[in-house]
Amino acid sequence: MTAAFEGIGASVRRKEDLRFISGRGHYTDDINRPGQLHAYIRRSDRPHAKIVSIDTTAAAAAPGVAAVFTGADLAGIGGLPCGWQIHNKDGSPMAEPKHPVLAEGKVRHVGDPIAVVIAETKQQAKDAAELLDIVLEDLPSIASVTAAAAPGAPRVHDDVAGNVCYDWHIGDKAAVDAAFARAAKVVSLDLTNNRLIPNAMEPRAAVGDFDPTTDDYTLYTTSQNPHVIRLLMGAFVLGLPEHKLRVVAPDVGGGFGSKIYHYAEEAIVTWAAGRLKRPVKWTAERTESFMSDAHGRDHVSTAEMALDAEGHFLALRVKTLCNMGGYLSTFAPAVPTYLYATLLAGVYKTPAIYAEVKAMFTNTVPVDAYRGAGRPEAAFLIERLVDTICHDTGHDRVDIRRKNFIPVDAFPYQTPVALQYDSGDYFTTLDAALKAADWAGFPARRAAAKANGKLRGIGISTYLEACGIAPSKVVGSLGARAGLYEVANVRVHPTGSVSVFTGTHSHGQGHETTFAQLVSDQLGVPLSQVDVVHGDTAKIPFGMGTYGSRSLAVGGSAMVKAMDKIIAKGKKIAAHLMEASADDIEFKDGKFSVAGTDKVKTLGEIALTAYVPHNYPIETLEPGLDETAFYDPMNFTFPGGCHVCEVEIDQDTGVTSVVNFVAVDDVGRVINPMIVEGQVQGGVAQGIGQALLESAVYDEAGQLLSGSFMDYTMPRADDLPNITVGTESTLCTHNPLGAKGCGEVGAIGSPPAVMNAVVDALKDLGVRHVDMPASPQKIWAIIHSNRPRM
Ligand code: MCN
Repeated sequence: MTAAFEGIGASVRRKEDLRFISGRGHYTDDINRPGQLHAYIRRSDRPHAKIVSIDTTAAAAAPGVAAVFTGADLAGIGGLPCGWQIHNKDGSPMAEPKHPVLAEGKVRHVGDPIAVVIAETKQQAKDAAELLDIVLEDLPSIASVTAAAAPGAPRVHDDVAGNVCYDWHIGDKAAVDAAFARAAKVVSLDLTNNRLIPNAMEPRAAVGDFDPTTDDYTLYTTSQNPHVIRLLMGAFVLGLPEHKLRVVAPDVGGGFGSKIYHYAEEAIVTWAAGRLKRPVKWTAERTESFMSDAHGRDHVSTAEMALDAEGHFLALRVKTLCNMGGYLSTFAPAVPTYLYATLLAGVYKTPAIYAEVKAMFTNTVPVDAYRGAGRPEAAFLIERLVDTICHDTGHDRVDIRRKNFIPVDAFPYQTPVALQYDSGDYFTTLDAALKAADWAGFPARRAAAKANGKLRGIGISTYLEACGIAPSKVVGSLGARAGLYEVANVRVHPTGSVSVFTGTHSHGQGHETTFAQLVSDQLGVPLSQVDVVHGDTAKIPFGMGTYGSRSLAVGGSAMVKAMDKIIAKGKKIAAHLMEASADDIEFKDGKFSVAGTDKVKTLGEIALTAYVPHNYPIETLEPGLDETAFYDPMNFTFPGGCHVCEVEIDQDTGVTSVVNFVAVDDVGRVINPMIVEGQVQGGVAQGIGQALLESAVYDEAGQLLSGSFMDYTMPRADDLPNITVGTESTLCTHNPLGAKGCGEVGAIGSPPAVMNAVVDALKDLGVRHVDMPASPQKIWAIIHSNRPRM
């Protein structure tokens, strides 16, 4: 019997899933160190207040309490750093107020940490935290970006005038103004992108450990990028040299971006472990997650398109206000600029684009990247605008897209907003999605629904993403304070099994399988003989972690580079063993052979020779078969595709049901089709969640009203249809795999498809636009309102 194919392109079942579904996953909260203490954090229940006094006496005297710390105790350590710097239109740097680990002088959002109580048990710490006597004096506060931008708005930071973090722009304003002046038609749309709360299945947790014999610190944490946490916390917050700090991110139960950032609790437990000479553990309660994990999205925009008489796009003008929250989170400034505004061309050849982005501080939880990060906001804006153009002008929704798509022969395509797309074919993904969704048969389904008293609508979104973050040169020029390459160490063991050490981190994406498939494919080693190691700064040379759908395109390419080195060295050893020239050695399916002969050595034989060099060219070649590669891509990868959504609205209840969803995505070469399908389905579920159910609701002052699952609606299985996923590939032209990212496409393409379907269902009522989420209450009110509709 021949072995089943396990290489690139095989839908191999996820190796890691047996561990996860049989309860053998090992998460941060499963880690308990000898002598461990527990931390509980007392947080602000006010959006904005002066800290008048904190009396810790009673809490410190409570049973089991080892210590109580406030901002004053931590005054000697640094604030939480921001990894990006954006410059204002006038060239001045953005406002970057200190983000203290524990609040200093003021609290700036509900959930802002004020004090930490550390005790023998979690319950003792929690009970004692209630005894803290904290006197707060309320200050005027604001939650929305429009309120923050209003003249005379209260200031979140005394030294930040007008609450403006930055006032940035991109594109050619003069060219856009000229195009608008000569346009046959201008269509304008005001829209908001609702604020989301990530809600990974595993809440954040951190365990700080300190070894007094060596002065070494270890942090176990729910992180998507342990090396970056070590760098930021070591260098900027605690002032620790990196060889004294180990960061371990074990199994992590989902992140969706929210676990990229360096959070206060990581610094607190590490610092406190050193201070108390005992391990300190903190695990978030779900309510804490709602008010301390970085939120996502939260944009208010105006978009205008200038068109000629035939419906060609002449120019796009966008103004966006975006919410940064009370402080800057690690990557927050990059999201509405380089991950949003640079994507505003989408899949269209719009010749001129100008966007102004103003980032505002408000008294809310910091906002940062959440699955898709900036790109869902761009796709939503463009794709809703395109449908609104059709609404206002009578153009057909499919035809106008085809008319304005970047042609297949135009790649590489330089957009007017900095990015150069390397490859794509938007016509093929559109056609495939329309076919799979039976677009042509929709009128009959609509009529049938109408006969049943239901409103049925169908929507398309032809979206684009930039991911595979990132080329260091590009992100450096765009404001990143560090490069963003990736690292792989491929170690062939003496008997031919392989360990791959990667700087990326899998927290649900199936890397232990796909990376093993990649190695198995390239080195000809059975999948069972490949081990993927990630998440430990003591084991892996370095790494930039997992986000921006970069792990395969960047981390996988680093692996290919390291394997190329392994093969090159293996050829030299094989040449020596088989008395041939290295130039005559060929490598295929795990075997080195001398071209034109039947002389063959397996990878295992070569590895054994490399490690046990009794017959080895020791004078010219180092022993061992262990290679490291750093890979810095030339460009982003640009997945794109077409999502089609069909909805049915119950007029009596306002409930919108997604009755069909088709996603056809171009993610380049696919390593594991089943995993890609799962990634797309998960992303679409989140996109449907954003469109129909989820929204972080603050009152005007900044009190979080949707602070639990009672008030924040996550999509559940019965809210979702069977999601049909298809892939059509154009290869990425600049990485060795030809692969593009797939981890976010679902969340980027789906919200506009859903909302275009909702608006289509309501079109006979004169509805032009609906902001997300299309909650039953909102839709019912629209259906039953006699007010003029916008
Ligand atoms: N893959 C493939 N072929 C491709 C592209 C990817 O087989 N052409 C595989 C990869 O090898 C990997 C998976 O698909 O196993 C996702 O790869 P990639 O697109 O490189 O994305 P990352 O691994 O970098 O994951 C990050 C991405 C992001 S940004 C978010 S947010 C997100 C997501 O992945 N968070 C997730 N998917 C998630 N899935 C789970 N379960 N949990 C999260 O927190």
